[in-house]
Amino acid sequence: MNRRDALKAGTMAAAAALTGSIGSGLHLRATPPSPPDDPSGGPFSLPPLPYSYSALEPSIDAETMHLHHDAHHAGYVAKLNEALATDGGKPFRSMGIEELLRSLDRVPESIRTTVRNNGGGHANHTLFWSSMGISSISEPMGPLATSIDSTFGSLEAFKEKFSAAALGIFGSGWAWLSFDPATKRLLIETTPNQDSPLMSGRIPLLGLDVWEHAYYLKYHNKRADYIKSWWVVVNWHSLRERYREATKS
Ligand code: MN3
Repeated sequence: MNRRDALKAGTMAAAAALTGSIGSGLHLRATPPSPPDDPSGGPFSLPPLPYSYSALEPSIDAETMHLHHDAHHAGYVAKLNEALATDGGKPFRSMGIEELLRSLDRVPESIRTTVRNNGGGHANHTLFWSSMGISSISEPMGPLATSIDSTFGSLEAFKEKFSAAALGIFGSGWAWLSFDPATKRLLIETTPNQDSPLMSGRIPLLGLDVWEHAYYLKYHNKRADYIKSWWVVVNWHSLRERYREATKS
């Protein structure tokens, strides 16, 4: 699939999510992207996948993508909106998700954990979807490649270190390639639950979800196999764009 086809497939997936069917009449258990029982009406909404549910096969199966996007990610968005519909949450409704996560210490204690978990879940998954898919380049290029080499030694060394970090997370969490604006350096880090590097002042560039819901249907308890297979669908083009954006200032 070339890039144009991939984009077309993404548009079809978005349309299919609305009509409950995929492609030419093949009906899957499609759940509408905005849960109908979400009473809050925003401010956040579930972004459609930028490709079809089966676009990441065989690395990530379509059934996992349906559950992960339509149920898990949708749930984070709904619960975040609910929290922001309370009196304590209202002042934060106009913030973008990144600003909200950087401002958690100002969020009232009564909803702070809910906003942390579900706001983090929304931001993390939005980045996760866009970190994968068909890429116009098959490895890092330009300043990103230079920075990976100078920080980690080589692309292979980076992938090994990142994979080891992801494998070593106890329980549910994320592995990240982040950019630290304070030091202007790349770093590999992990976060528990749905915490985001944004909460520590860093900019997440690439994230790997190692919650069991991300891989258990296909890989069962073999997280290492999931991680190895995930590298195949990493979208280096979108990573390059995020690195460019992060290093602008
Ligand atoms: Mn997840």
